Amino acid sequence: MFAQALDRAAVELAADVRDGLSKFPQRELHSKYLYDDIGSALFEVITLLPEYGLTRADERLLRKHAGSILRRLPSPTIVAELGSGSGRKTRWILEALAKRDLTRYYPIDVSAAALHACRNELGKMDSVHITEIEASYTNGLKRVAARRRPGECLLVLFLGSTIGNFERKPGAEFLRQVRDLLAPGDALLLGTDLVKPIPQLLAAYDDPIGATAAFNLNLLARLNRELDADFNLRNFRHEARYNHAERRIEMHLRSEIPQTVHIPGADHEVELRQGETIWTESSHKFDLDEVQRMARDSGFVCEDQWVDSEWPFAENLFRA
Ligand code: AVI
Repeated sequence: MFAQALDRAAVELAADVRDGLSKFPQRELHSKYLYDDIGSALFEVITLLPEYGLTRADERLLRKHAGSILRRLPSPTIVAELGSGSGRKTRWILEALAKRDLTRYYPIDVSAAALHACRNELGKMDSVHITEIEASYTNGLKRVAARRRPGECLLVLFLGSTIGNFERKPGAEFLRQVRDLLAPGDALLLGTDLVKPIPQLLAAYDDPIGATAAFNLNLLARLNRELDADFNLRNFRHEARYNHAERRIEMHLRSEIPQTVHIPGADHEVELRQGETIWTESSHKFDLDEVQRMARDSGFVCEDQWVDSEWPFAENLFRA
């Protein structure tokens, strides 16, 4: 069963790489492939960088406002989290909840390693029963919805502005799917990184010690490891750009020379011109009104928004 799932993942990676690198004029690799074990460890480093204030802002807001967020929700409330991350930020919500009730917490992630890290971080909390769900966000949420007991309120956490890594339209569709899995009165706590001065954004995604560059380049290294590709990483350069029209940071990998790369595991070969880029991630930035519109368009009501005073970032409470 486990081997079959691994095979399926490898086949999907190969197909996505073939499709993405065949796109013209802009080649692409999907950002979900940034997060193998090395990429996930590099992302944890990014969250500590002085230039990348996003994760600290998210955590500050949760630490400061967990009590008032939960006062808006009835007892008993159970919690599901989309993308368990390290579990560090979630502690504030669970601690506030555990003060009043025994509760159940369902971290949902496709990565077994992420779920394991989450149990290590949160597994010893009194009054919190953890059940890891290894699944995609929507399949996982379906499983949580099936386990809820009558009268329970479900709080879904989608923190860290991961919604910003979706294109805007698929992001809206995703929120609608989440809404459809909830019952009236349930809630979604959505973290969103806000628009801010462009130099501040560029520094956050192109830091001086090169952690984000390593995170981005590791995607090619992953294809070398898993698909036997022959990307020479020294012939590529990390690039972060701000796209004004779309209000997003884009990460690209720029080919420094004309080169042909072979990817036997995907049965593919790609010719890159000098200066051509492979687009690897978008990180959309929001404003508060837009987030309220996103709530309405997906069938929620945006009940409250909390904004960090140091790094423009908002925690938004949507009610189904
Ligand atoms: C996970 N996600 C919200 C991060 C972001 O800011 O878009 C991923 C990241 N990419 C580069 N630095 C951080």
